[in-house]
Amino acid sequence: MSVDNWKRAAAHHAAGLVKPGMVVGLGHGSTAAFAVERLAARLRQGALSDIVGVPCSTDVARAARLLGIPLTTLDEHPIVQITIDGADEVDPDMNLIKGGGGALLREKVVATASERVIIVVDGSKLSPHLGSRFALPVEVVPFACAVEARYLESLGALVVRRGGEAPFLTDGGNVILDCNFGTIESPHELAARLNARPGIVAHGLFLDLATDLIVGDDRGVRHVRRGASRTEATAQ
Ligand code: A5P
Repeated sequence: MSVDNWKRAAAHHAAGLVKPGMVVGLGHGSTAAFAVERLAARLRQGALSDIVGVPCSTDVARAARLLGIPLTTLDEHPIVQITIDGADEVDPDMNLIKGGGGALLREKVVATASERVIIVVDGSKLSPHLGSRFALPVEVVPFACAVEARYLESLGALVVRRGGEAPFLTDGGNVILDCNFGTIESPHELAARLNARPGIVAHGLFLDLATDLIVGDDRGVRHVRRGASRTEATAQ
């Protein structure tokens, strides 16, 4: 099976956990997109009803609308029952690096407002230590770009502004600095430092937020809940 098939299998499993009447956070990225498609298919088939989606990006909002998924906002529904989103790197404690797609701010807001955060990935995203496979995206206001880049370098990161001379802009109009820290030994400590900087609007460390991890790989689909070890994982 190809990586896309693994992503699809994990995402479809997650979409199957959505029940009628739920407010559903719709994550950004290629894996979460499979879940959005599956939710739309379940709605069309009548297997699901009365859900409303909170999209994590304007791209996802557009795709969901085209597929016929009713959308809402956090103003209308400040409590999200279940969010399905992807990740760029997942450590054994279910902590994540996210933001490869640039939607990290809204993704973190939606995840924080969610009772259940289901992360769907293919097996290549699993990692013994955050930072060993993926640079950490840090979203900064354009006004503070140079200052924050210097600060991030002082913390040991190799910093690259996403998009280079034609900077990538997020939905919030901010820029992203991709920060290669190598292996991040103390993610909570780093997150606390980044949280304290006024020019940083969001960073891709999603710590203690995921409640469920669904992994697709050549062994099939595994569903791990927070608190259960990987060896206790159940395929459902
Ligand atoms: C979006 O900003 C990211 O956090 C995505 O969730 C992440 O990049 C995973 O994307 P893929 O599912 O496309 O790998």
